[in-house]
Amino acid sequence: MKMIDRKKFLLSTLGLAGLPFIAKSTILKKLTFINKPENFPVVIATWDNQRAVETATKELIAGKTALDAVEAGARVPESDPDDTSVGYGGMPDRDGNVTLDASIMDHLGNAGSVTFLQHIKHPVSVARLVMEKTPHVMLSGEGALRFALEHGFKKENLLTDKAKERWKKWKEEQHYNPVNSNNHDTIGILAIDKQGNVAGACSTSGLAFKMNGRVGDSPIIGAGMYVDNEVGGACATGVGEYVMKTLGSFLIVELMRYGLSPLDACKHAIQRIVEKIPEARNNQVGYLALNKKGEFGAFSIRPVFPYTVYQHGENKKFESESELK
Ligand code: SD4
Repeated sequence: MKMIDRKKFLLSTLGLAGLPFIAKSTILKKLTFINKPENFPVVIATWDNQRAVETATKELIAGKTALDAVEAGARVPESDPDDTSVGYGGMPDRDGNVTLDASIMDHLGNAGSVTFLQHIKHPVSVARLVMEKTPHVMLSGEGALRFALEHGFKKENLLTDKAKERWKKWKEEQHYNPVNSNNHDTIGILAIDKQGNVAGACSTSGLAFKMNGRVGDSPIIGAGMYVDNEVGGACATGVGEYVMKTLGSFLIVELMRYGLSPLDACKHAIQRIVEKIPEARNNQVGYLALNKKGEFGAFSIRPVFPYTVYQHGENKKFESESELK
């Protein structure tokens, strides 16, 4: 292939040919990120996950790794009965089963995940063990449960009375409404530790009243969450089907690798969804990204997608910009 054709081909493969906000000549040049240690440690998480961010921050300040921090952070909503999208208290599927998905990645590119896991309150910790103790990346269903029990996790009932009541009410109407402003809270969390290393995690009970057996984006490495320690990380919340079809978190990290800011990378990934999947406009996806320098950004299909950040000694709440106003 001639040089010029090859470049055109690469640009269109990346879907960047029409990007208005970056000079094409710079797109294929990988950036080398110069760390800005004054920006560390930093933690960023989806939605109003303030307690999770505080917990992760404490770990980092105590000198723990970014991996320890994101795991500790994700465990907070996992054990919170009032968080109806994660772990204990999560909304069940349409048959009344709470089924959980989670993933985790460290700065060495190691990854672990669990899908369709039942009866275990902390799927993120099981995902970490899959990463550390097995030759695999993902364990699912019965096998994931057996693996968790073998490693000392307790079998518990995760369906709270409150979740059961909502499920019973839903059964009367059977109206399937994937993600609106009242039924979210999946945690995606990214952190950079004092050494400048990046890690990420994601944990969810998935879409409320989903079909039995449905698995979303959160445990799919590159969809619900992705980390590359050379570049940074990204994570997603919202309708997982749209995120999976466009491999959003991987796309965002790759766009940052080639020069986009975290905000522009998230914006591009949201625009990809809206362009390719017209009905996505009626629903929500929110992306968060953090680059190696400690800069962060977020973008969503619809307003409002809040997120929480710890940096420079402060825990702050932000709202993302959105494609639809
Ligand atoms: C899923 N992305 O399973 C998750 C749902 C979610 O807040 O983010 N809810 O599709």
